[in-house]
Amino acid sequence: MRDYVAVDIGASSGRLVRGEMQDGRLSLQEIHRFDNGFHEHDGHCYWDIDHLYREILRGLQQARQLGIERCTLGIDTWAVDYVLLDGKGERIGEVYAYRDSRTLGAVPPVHAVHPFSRIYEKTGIQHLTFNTLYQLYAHDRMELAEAQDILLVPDYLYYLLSGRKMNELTNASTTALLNLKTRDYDPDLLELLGLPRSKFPSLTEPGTRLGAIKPELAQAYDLPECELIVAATHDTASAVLGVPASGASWAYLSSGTWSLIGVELQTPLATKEAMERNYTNEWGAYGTFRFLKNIMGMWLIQEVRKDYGKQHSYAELVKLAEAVPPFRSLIDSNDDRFLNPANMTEEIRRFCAATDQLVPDTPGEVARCIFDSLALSYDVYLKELERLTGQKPETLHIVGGGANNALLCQWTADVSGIPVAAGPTESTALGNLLVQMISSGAIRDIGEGRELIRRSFPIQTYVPRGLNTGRITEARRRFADLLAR
Ligand code: LFR
Repeated sequence: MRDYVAVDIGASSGRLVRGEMQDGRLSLQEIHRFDNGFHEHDGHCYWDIDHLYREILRGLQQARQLGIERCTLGIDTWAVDYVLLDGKGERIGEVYAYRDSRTLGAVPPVHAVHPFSRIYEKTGIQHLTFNTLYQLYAHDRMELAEAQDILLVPDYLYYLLSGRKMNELTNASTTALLNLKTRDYDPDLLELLGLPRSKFPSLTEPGTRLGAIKPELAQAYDLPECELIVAATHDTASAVLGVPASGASWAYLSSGTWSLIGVELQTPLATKEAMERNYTNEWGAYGTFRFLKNIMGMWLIQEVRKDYGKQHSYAELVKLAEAVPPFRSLIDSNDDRFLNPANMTEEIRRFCAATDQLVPDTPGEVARCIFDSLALSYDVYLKELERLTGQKPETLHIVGGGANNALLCQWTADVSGIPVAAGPTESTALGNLLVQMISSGAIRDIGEGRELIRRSFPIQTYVPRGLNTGRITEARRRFADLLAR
């Protein structure tokens, strides 16, 4: 029997997960889990990429100890961040984390040459100040000149394991450098960055078989025999593959550090209205597009938890929030001030004070403010999605860690009036595994893969309760005012 192993690394943690098929069902076993997070020094934010690589090796050693002798392996991580390689294939410098503020100064000069409307028309990618386009513009020119190859983070991890260089397609689309029509790097945008096309290795489809781990590495670390398969290396691309949806009219909310809310499309929707509302068309596996919006998500509560010295678990924060009356104070969670503030709790309080609302005091009040604001923003963007695509979603699938937050799932159903199907929490690892299974011929396609997930994992349904309608309408109005201010 062959095992499938997914390496799934998010902004706050990473894991290696084994997928096993038994009696027509898929089960998951966590092999190894480790922390992730960026650190700051000299005024900049960086990832510890060596730590991530070491943890992958450690996880593979653990896989062997669990009896995995042969497996396929896929890797996914967050998007947009990159690694420069010199002519010898060695990394140049450190890996910036996307929340680093150096990109703020890059936006005006980039838009002076190519207004956002032109960039959007070419790429269909939403404006986020940290898109690779702006990051590379802000990058040290000498280092860029020295670079022979530019790889995104998961591409680099594949490279370390296999020695092979590629740019995986779903993740490459988040750079805001790919042209929707030519399906390759856009020459005008590369010219603006002063980068020749040759610095980017060839675009590679998810499902591509990359070959074995380098023998010297496998031997030195006593690793299992692994065949590397290119996953949908952008974690959100994998998460959406892992949505247990059926039928045509569903939306998803991939709920982790970010809340990614959107629909799966067969063709991009890069219209003027989609641009004005800042919806993205990220490339998916198997010719799909993720038409979605980034919402600041669980990052807000992760940071608040840190502000309180991590004395509360997430489950405790949800419990504390439940005891607070709803809609006391609301924030526009997508305000740039929340991207990387020195102190999130204080930033939230400042926002509430500046908008003449009750200032949340206790951890429960701050958490309630975050969850209420997220539920209201999901409602706003679901309605926008319906307007832009002309299709009302019948179900909202919430996947990722946020699917465990019953308060937020129920509240989202109540506020939006759309039934929520919550789970699985490990949809990203599952999407990663499905690509490996399709590539190795164990399942036919993604439809079969989603059916397999439905069969194999519990899904919790939250039906809109029709409660507090007056209060919700009032909160919606207040929230709309905040967004419009
Ligand atoms: C989610 C995610 C989002 C991307 C953000 C930054 O983990 O990958 O899709 O916009 O992180 O890379």
